[in-house]
Amino acid sequence: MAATVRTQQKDANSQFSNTDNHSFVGFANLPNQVHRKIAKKGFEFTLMVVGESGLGKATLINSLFLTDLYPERHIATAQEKIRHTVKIEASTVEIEERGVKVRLTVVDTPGFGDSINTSECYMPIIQYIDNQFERYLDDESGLNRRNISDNRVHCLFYFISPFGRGLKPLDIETMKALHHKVNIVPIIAKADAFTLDELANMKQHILEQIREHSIHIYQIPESDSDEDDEFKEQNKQLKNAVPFAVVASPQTLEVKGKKVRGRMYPWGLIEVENPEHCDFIKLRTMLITHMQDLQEVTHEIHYENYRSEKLNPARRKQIQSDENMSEEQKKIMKEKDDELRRMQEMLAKMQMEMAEKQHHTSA
Ligand SMILES: Nc1nc2c(ncn2[C@@H]2O[C@H](COP(=O)(O)OP(=O)(O)OP(=O)(O)O)[C@@H](O)[C@H]2O)c(=O)[nH]1
Ligand SMILES: [Mg+2]
Repeated sequence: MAATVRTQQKDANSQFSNTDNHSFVGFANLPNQVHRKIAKKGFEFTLMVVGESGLGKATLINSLFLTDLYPERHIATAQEKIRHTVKIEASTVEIEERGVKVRLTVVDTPGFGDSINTSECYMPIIQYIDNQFERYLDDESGLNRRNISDNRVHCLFYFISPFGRGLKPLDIETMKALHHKVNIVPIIAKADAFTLDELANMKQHILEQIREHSIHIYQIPESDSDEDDEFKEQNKQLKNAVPFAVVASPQTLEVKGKKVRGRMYPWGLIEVENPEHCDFIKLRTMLITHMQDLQEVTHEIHYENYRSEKLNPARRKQIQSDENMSEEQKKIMKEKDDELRRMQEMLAKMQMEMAEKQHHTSA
């Protein structure tokens, strides 16, 4: 599996200190080898949000990157109105921090309605993810392979309602339809609906459901043994926080002369960026620290699945039946698969070389 991203400067993210995080997102903390690679064209990353309607997907997106992705939609704080997302919308922002450029695309999707409990709700999402794979595959086999822009969905935040008892049948069905295509990060929305005890129970219950239904969620990579203790501790805390419980808010409030994003209640203020109030900062830290791993898993596993299925449709059935095979059968299948893939790669390479030769001779 892909290597862990190492952060060289960890000061801003360490222990999720919420004081430093107001001023920048933390892309400047991406490791040196990433720095070099992205110096040329910048880092390309796509995040998608999916879940029931009204869970705060748009609101969370807007708080995550300190950039108003929907400036024209900005709604006055006092009469906050609810606007349902009605179609899949991709917004791209270029964020630059200390010389590190990230081209971030966030794909917002219409929430699943309460009444329509059918697979039709997630078909457009599958279509969108597949279309990006298809585009990449096309570009990869084209002549301009070196300048492909990568619009594949690298991470999907799946919003779980705080009002149900854990995952609903539609959540399970949707996650299972998506988990071979994209890195799913489960999120408990509107965590201000819980007491701490209730939240701990809800998290536990969701993890059990995920295990019971063999849903593959994104696995935060283990820290390398040569990481320092602080990084290891941070990574452990990120792993323990899954599924991340978040509170989002379109409002910033003034507290002791400081502006904080939060929600005001008769009993007090819940601060979005306070790690003691919710997992928002942990979620953002996870995304940034493991951005490169998310990309690698997308490329090496999800895209590769798509690609080989495309080249050999029989593999689709195989992926689906994998879960019922014995270890020995899996091993044999994998060996056969690897060999097939090697042959396909050789074939593809030869075809590309031939195409290039033809291109040169005709030019
Ligand atoms: N209590 C609470 N309300 C929230 C939270 N996040 C968002 N909201 C509110 O929930 C409402 C819906 O938020 P949106 O961000 O539009 O939700 P959405 O998931 O994009 O909804 P659809 O577009 O219909 O799918 C708004 O009034 C938000 O202010 C939260 O963490 N807690
Ligand atoms: Mg929305």
